[in-house]
Amino acid sequence: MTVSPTRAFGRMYEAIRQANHVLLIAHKKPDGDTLGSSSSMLNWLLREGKDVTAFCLDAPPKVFRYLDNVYRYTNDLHVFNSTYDVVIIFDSGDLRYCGVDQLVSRVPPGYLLINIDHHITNTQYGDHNLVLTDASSTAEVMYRFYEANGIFIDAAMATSLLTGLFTDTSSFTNAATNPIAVKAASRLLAAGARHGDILQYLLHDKSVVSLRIWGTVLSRLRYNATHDVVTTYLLHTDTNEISTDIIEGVSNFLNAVTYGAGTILFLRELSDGQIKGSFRSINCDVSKIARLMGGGGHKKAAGFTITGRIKETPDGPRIVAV
Ligand SMILES: [Mn+2]
Repeated sequence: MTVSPTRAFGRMYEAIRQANHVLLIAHKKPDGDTLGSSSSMLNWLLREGKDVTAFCLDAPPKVFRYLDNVYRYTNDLHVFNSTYDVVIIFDSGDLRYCGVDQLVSRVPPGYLLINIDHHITNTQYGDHNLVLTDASSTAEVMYRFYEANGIFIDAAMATSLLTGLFTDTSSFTNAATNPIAVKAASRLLAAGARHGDILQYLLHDKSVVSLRIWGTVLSRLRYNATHDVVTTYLLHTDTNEISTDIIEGVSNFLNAVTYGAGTILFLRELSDGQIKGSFRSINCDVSKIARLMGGGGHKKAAGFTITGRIKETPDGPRIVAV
């Protein structure tokens, strides 16, 4: 069901307040927003003395090790055999994106499914849906939730929330940046958010491996005047295991290129025969193109996954069938 944010905040608060056993789920290949929003709730519920479990199909990237209690995220599938009063999913347009479409149904019935997100393509799959598409990030949705219910935001929660705001807005530089996000950041700093950690781990900490990948991606930039699109790509042979935060970093940096072109498309071969594409645009609704390719996202930032391989041509990368 879809209700006004204020009512949804209240209902969600009631459901969580009455719950004893809570399962929090961050999406697979976790980023700063899904970890920031869910760990803010983890830290709050631990403070409240609730029995809380945090699940993520993939281990949180090492760069997020400064988040309080991040070590508690488990990928043990047995968590889906336990009973819960409430199951909450963070920053996921649908259950498949989250990586738990085959797993959530294993939870014994009787729980309430809460969907907290900001993606325009969200399918409203929860019993309660708190989907604010005008929010910069799911962390901003959570910030509004805590404020609306008068919940004290401590330093651990503030650090989590600021991480989500910071990463989804590319350090308050991309189109998702809005007045509430900036105001929230100010309040979170006042609440003790450790922004020194965020800067050190997410911005300044560049390894040789990550800089070499940046070099490869930048050297392959091509401008296609016909479609006003800049392309670049990574082959799976370029590198073995790249962490998602390196990819996130270079993708976000590429946003700057769109001020010389309308749209940027970054293609990346995965090891399983799939290609992951991510669009960023300043003048075109790329969520529509991404949806045509079986993906989704936001108007100005969207993505898709498709089967194939990348062929290098003088005009840029081509997707070919395998
Ligand atoms: Mn997000």
